[in-house]
Order: sequence, then C-alpha cells, then structure tokens
Amino acid sequence: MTIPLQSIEIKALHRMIGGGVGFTLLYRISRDGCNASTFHTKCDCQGPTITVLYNTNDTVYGGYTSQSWLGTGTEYSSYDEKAFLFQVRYNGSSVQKKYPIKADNYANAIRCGSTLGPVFGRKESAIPFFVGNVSFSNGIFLFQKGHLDNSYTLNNEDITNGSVNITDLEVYKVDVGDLRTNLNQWRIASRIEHRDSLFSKIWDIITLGLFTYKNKQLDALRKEVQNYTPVKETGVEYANLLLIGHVGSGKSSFVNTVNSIFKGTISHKAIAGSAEKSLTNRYRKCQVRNGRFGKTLNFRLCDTKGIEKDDGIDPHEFCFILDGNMPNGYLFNSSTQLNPDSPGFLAKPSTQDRMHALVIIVDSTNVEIFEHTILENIKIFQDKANQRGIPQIVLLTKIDKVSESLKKNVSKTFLVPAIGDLVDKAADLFGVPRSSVIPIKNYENEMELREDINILALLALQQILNFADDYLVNFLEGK
Ligand SMILES: Nc1nc2c(ncn2[C@@H]2O[C@H](COP(=O)(O)OP(=O)(O)OP(=O)(O)O)[C@@H](O)[C@H]2O)c(=O)[nH]1
Ligand SMILES: [Mg+2]
Repeated sequence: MTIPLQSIEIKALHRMIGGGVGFTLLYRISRDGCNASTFHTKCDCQGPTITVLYNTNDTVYGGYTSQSWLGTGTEYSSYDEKAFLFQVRYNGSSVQKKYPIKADNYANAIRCGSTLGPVFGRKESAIPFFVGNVSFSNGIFLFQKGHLDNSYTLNNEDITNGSVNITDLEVYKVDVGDLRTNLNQWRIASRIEHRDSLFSKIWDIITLGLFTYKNKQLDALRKEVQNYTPVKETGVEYANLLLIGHVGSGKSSFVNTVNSIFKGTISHKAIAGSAEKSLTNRYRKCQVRNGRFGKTLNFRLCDTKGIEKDDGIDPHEFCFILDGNMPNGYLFNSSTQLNPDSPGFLAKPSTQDRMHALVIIVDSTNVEIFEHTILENIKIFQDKANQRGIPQIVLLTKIDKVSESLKKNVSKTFLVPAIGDLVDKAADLFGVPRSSVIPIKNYENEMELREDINILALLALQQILNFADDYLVNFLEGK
C-alpha cells in the first residue's frame, strides 16, 4: 500500500524549491492510469512541477523542474538550471536529500516526448520512468529502470533504494505564482487609489476645460512613459508587453498609436487593416523611439496573429511566447507549430526574453457578442499567464464606434455610461478587476495627432508598464 506524502515531507519539498509555494495534484497513475498520453493531457504547459515516485521499499523520490512538460512528436531535452532530484523518504523514514542538476547538464534537465512519461536527465533517464502504456500487476507499475545517467549530482547514490517496483507516481503543479499573485493583488489595489484620482483629475479637468493644466498632465504622462526603466536589480533592460486578441481587434493599430505619439506624427509601422483572416501573420517585438531618430524606449510591444474561431495561436506556441522561446519575426503557420527544432527557437530564454505583461485587446463593439470559442481560447492563454504570475490588462478599442458622443472626440470617455457598462462587462468576461480594463481609441484614419487619443493611450501604457514592473519585482523577490 502506498503511504501518501507526509506533511514533514511536503515541507521538505517546499524548502528545497525555495519557499512560498503550493502544490496542486495534476496526475496520479493509480487514479488516472499510467500512460504517456494521459500524463501529457494533464501535465503539459503547466509551468513548474514536481514528480513524486513511491516504491515497494517505502522509499519516496522524484524530480523537480521549473520548465513545462510538452508531448511533442519529436523528443527533445529541456534546459533548466533549477531542476533537481530528491529523496524525502527512505525505508519508511522521512529524509531530506536534494540533488541539483549539474552545471554542464542544464541542457539535459528533462526529456519531453509524446510517448514518454516524466523523464529526468538525458534520454537514458536518471530515475525510473515509463514509456507509452504501462501495465499494472500485483500492485506494481512496470517502469523502466533508467540508467542513472549522471546528469544530476547523485554521486552514484541510488535514490531508488534498490527498487524500481513503483506503487504510484504523482505530478504536482508548483504554484510559485500564489505568493506573487497575492503580492500583485495588494500592489494593484494600492495603485488603484492613485490611478482613480489621476483619472478623475484628468477627466474632471478636461470636462471643466482647464486646458493648461490638462496639457501639463499629458506632458507628465508622456514623460513618465518615456523615462520608464524596469526595476534595475532584475537586470532587464526593457519590458516585454504581449498583445493578443481576436482578428481585427486593434493590436497592430495600438502599436501604431503608441509609435505615433512618440514619433510626433502618424505612424503606420505595423500593418493594420480589416480582413477576415488575421493581417498580422508574424510575431513582432516592436520598438518605439522617442522622436524619429531618438532613443528607443524601454519596452517592446509584441504583436501577434489574431485569434480566429478555428485558427489562431496554438496553446503550446503561446507558452513558447510567454517563456521567451519564440524568435522575433516568427511566421505563424497553421500547419506546423513552433517546436524546439524550429529555426531560431530560443532554447535558453532569459528573464529579458520572457513576457512581463499580457495585454488583451478587445474591440469594444464585440464585448456584448463575444464569440464563445475565441473567449475559450483567450481564457486558456490567461490561465497560462496566471500560472506564470504574468499580470493582465484588457484594452477596449474602437470606443469611438460605441457612442455617438465619442465619434469626434474621446475626451469625455469616462462620462459616457455606455463605456462604464462595457468596462463592467469586459471585467466579467475576462475575470479581471475593473481597474484593469481601459477604454482607448487607436489612430486609424486621422492625419494628425490628437490630445484626447494620446491621453487615453498613454494612461493605458502607463498602467501596463506598472503591471510589468510589479511582475519583475515579484520575479526578483521570488528568485
Ligand atoms: N474606429 C476605430 N477603428 C480602429 C480602432 N482600432 C483599430 N481600428 C481599425 O480596425 C481595423 C483592424 O485593426 P488592426 O490593428 O489591424 O487589428 P489587429 O488586431 O492587428 O488585427 P489582425 O492582425 O488582423 O489580427 C483597422 O481597419 C483599424 O483601422 C479604433 O480604436 N477605432
Ligand atoms: Mg495585426
């Protein structure tokens, strides 16, 4: 009979990972069946996980990886500096032994493939593992021994305690994000006050027609975004802001709007327009310059292909974007997907390569009739971002189309009840606080810059950068 993890053993695992974590059971072979496809259905793209094996000598051991499992057709090894093997029980007594990955083997921390269960180390595996479908007889799952391949600092120690007779295996998702999300919520809450007063100040002022003061505010806002630098200690030079949304929602137009504001004239850097299929077919990390030849600002707007009812970004590819594996300029293709063998695939992404904020762009004329399948898709992406503690913000575009009073000028946006209703609905739809939903209007057919458009876009950008900073600070604290 398998004796489950004891609280002292769970605590030992927490300590080994670094504290501030929670475990959620994703997969248990005695409950779900022991086969590679079930393992991948339940465990792929979940971020950090811990795999726990129980054997007939009442010994409990396994491995931790900070990387996601992924069941691709072609097997590949994943790079992970944080991976380790462990033993938390030996002959029925709780112990605490940790065996980190060797520095020269970071690239071989785990092995992924559609026919493989969780494999730690190279192809030969450092601990017992399973392939395909595994039979169960006399209370034992028939695992393969593995070759104890030396990728981890085991020094010939046998963590299996001489038995590869496995009675159970569990995979837990490690919620390192829990603490970060809580911290984030607190930070966001403390900012809302500031933000609300900023909003009301600006909009009251616009309504009262005190233009001089308004101009000062616009200038201050512009400067704040212009001078933005990510928290120094993170070593990150610029924040990556990922734009996703349905086809034609205004992602590329937002890139153009921000570009126009800083360039000082209308810019059409990103291709925008109306089409049934997504006009943007490549992944682009767009830089924004202050002035035509000025300095590059410290953020990148990462434009993506639009999500369609039956086409869009594959969830695996989306994880690759979030984790910084996708190369700039990658051509989205519905027949092939990005994988570790694809040209330009970044196998060892750094914090600089990862996404630091997720911006969901929504056409406000669609909020009331949002296509169900697209929403489902976006929810999957939000979930992936949540797992990584990446903050999210919703931009409602095309507000000039929602209300006749905003058609020529959007300076009274916050006084229009229909916009308030849409903000409420979008907050419900995407499960974010109201303060994370910001109405904007993009430049589309304008020939000249307009202050009312700039203020909304800058407020949105300022809030997105605040969120990205929160993520980076949390990341630093969670290291
Ligand atoms: N009136 C108005 N039109 C907008 C606004 N934002 C975008 N548009 C228009 O909406 C259309 C689609 O905008 P894009 O920026 O190309 O949308 P996208 O999300 O990049 O679309 P894909 O790349 O095809 O997925 C273009 O014709 C834009 O001019 C806005 O705020 N107001
Ligand atoms: Mg586009």
